[in-house]
Amino acid sequence: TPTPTRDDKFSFGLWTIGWVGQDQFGGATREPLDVVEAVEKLSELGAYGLTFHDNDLFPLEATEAERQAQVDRLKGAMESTGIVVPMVTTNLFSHPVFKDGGFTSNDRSVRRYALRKVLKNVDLAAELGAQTFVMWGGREGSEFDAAKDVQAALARYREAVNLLAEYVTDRGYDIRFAIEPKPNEPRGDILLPTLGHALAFIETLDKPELFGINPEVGHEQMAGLNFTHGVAQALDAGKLFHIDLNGQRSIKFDQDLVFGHGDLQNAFSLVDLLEHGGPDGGPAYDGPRHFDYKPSRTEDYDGVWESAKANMSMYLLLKERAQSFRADPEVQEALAAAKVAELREPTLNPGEDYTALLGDASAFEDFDPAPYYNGRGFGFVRLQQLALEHLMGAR
Ligand code: GLT
Ligand code: MN
Ligand code: MN
Ligand code: MN
Repeated sequence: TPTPTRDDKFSFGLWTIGWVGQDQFGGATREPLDVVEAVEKLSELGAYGLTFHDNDLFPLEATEAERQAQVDRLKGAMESTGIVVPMVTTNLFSHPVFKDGGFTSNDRSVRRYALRKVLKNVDLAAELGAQTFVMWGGREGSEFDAAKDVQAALARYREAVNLLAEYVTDRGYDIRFAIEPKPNEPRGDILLPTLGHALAFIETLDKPELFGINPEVGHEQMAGLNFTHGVAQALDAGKLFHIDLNGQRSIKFDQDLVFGHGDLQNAFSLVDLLEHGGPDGGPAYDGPRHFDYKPSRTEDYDGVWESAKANMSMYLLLKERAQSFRADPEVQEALAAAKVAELREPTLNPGEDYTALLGDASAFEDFDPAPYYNGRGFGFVRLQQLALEHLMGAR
C-alpha cells in the first residue's frame, strides 16, 4: 500500500485517535492518549496535521496554569516534529451545562458562557496558526418540538457567529469558520442538519465570506444523502472550507468508521471529485484531508495506529484507482458516449436570449423527441461497471 507523505495533507482529530471507547452501553476500553505521543505517532505515520477541541487538550475545569502547560507541551511537540494545527474547534457538547446547546440554549446565561468559551479558543487557534475554525453544533437542537423555538434558535445562532466574525476581523486573525452539519445524535434533531441547510444559513450572515462548511461523510449518509453530490454543491458555492472523512454504512447511528470502510463506491467518487474534479481535471480542493473517525473500541493501541494508517491508505489507494479510471481509454470513450463533458457546455449559445431561443425551430418545432424512446441510451451502466472494475483493481 502507498506511503503517506506531508504533501498529502492528512490530519487527524485528537478526539479520534484519542477516543478511549466509551459509548452509550459501556465504558472505556483504552487508557487516555497523551497529546505529545499523539503528535509524535502521527508524524511517524506520515500525517501533517493535528486538530483538537479545547477540552481534548485540557479539561473544562483546568486552571490557567494547567491550560498553559498543555498548550506548551503541544507547541513543543509541534516544533520537534513539524506537525501543524490546521484546524481548531470548541467543545460545546460534553459538559452538562451544554445539555440544551451552547449558542442556542434556551438559557441565556449558558449562551453567554458558550460565546466566551469560543472566543477564548479562537485566540488559541490564532496563536497556533490554525486557519480554519470548525463549529459542530451537536447539542444545538431538540427532542421536543414545543420546547424549541427554531426561528429564535437560528436567530441566536446567527447572533453568535456574527459576533465571532466581527472578532476575528477586528483582531486581524487569518481564520475562517466552517460549520459542520449533522442530522441527529446526540440531539434528537440537530439544527442545520445537512450541508444544504448550513449553506442556506451562511447566506443570512453579516460576513458570509468568512463562513463555509465542514461536511462529514457519515453525517450526510446518516440522512440517506449522496455525500459526493453534497461536496460538489459545496465546491460550486465556494464553501468547502474543510472536510471530515470517515465511513458510514447506511442510515443508522453515527458509525465513524475508517474512511472507505463504509460506502466504498461513494468514497471512490468523492476522492475522484476532490483530486480530479477541478476545471482542468486537477484537484478541486486543496485543504487538509481530515479524518474524523473512531478507532473501534475492540482495538488496543496497536489497533488504533493500524486504523489511523488504514484511513490514509484507503485515501491513497482510492486516489490511485481514480487515476487509473481517468487514464483508461475505454473509460474516456464511455464518458464521451455518456455525454458527461457535454454538460459543461452552456445550454444557450453565446449571447442568446429567450427571444432567440423562441425563434430557434431546431430546439422545438423541428426537434424530434421520439428517438429517445427505445433508442439513444446514455450508456451510464457501462460507465459505472468500468468505474467499479477500476475500483476493484480488475483493470
Ligand atoms: C464530535 C463529532 C464530530 C465533530 C467534532 C468536532 S466533535 O466528535 O462527532 O463529527 O467533527 O466538533
Ligand atoms: Mn460522525
Ligand atoms: Mn463523531
Ligand atoms: Mn466530524
